[in-house]
Amino acid sequence: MTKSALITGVNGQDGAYLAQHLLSLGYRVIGGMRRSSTPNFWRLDELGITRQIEFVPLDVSDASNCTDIVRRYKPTEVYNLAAQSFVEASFHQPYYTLEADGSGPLNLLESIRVASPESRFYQASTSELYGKVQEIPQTESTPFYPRSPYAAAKLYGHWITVNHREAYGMHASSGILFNHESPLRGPEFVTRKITMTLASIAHGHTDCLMLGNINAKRDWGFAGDYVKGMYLMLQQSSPGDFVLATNETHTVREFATIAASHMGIDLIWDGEGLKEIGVDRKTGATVVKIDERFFRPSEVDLLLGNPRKANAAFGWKPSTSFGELVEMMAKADYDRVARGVLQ
Ligand code: NAP
Ligand code: G4F
Repeated sequence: MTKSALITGVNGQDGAYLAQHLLSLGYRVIGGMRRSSTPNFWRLDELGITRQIEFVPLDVSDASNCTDIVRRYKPTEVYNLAAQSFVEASFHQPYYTLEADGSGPLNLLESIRVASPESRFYQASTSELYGKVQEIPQTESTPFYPRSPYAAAKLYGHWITVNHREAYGMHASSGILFNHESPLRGPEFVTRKITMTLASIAHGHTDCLMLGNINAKRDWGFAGDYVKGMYLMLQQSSPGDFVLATNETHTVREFATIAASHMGIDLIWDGEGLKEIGVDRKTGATVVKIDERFFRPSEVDLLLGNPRKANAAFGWKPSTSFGELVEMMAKADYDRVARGVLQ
């Protein structure tokens, strides 16, 4: 029998790659998208899969909407990727973030419990839960210490998933995913902001890239690898919590330096703190400046994950190195600017 998957947030970065992966495996993909005045299909269009998805209007903060959709489709698998996913925005919109990222998973879990108890459930948890890290590297047993309204809301989403698994015997898994990026990454996240802006600088359209805390360290992988891990979690006979990460960490400064090198910019750094600048060694032009506005009220300084459990359970490991990821994103944006189609 054909398997079906409901993906919430199907038009986001991970939703697009996961839909592509499940379609390639023969799944019927039901794509949940919240209503907007101008529906946004650019990622699905770029992957060439828009027409293969059955779209349904689904806002995860609306409990009755979730129950209607789950009852109607009774999907084999439900992947909850929908979220207000930008940490910075969560400081400005904490209540909305709580609704989408905290109530959202509860609404879906309750919908499955009452209307489709055989459906398997994936919750998009996050390395942001570790926040002010209590251990290096972080694993499934590292204590959480959230540092933003986003992380606090996701903490509820994580524990309510564990609760429904333990209380009702549901096949509900939580993927604690470290940062994963791609050419389909949203433009506000630091990696894509860097590759887009440097591409624009390299083509002579922009002068300068403004960044915040360039000393922050992240464990960055390729999103295409991570959605395969989500799928594998739901194929296991028993549900659980799994870290997906590369076990490598790099600063924002390193990411920018390597991205620049793929655009013909030889970036060197000078000065300290808010006065630090990135200079193109060849031209002497200042191409990166630090701007206080991009610092967060409370920061996550360092993330480094160990995916040993996922590797042992279902053989997951990342296939794309940090260098390959930066090159992939830099080249994609350099080409987009050249073609005049920068998203
Ligand atoms: P993304 O590109 O921002 O996609 C988020 C999706 O959720 C978008 O399709 C968005 O729709 C949708 N959405 C937002 N609020 C919604 C609501 N109330 N109801 C229904 N849909 C809603 O994020 P992503 O990078 O793909 O991440 C996917 C999930 O993994 C998120 O839950 C994120 O928090 C989590 N996560 C991501 C990472 C990472 O590094 N990428 C790491 C750990 C966990 P619009 O297009 O209308 O905004
Ligand atoms: O790219 P970011 O905005 O991602 P962040 O905050 O790590 O969150 C992402 O990864 C999480 C997993 O750990 C996900 F749960 C979450 O949904 C999202 O996908 O920021 C990365 C780092 C931060 O330390 C930030 O302070 O980069 C630093 N940074 C420095 N300058 C900047 C900037 N971040 C942004 N967005 N813009 C800057 O100009």
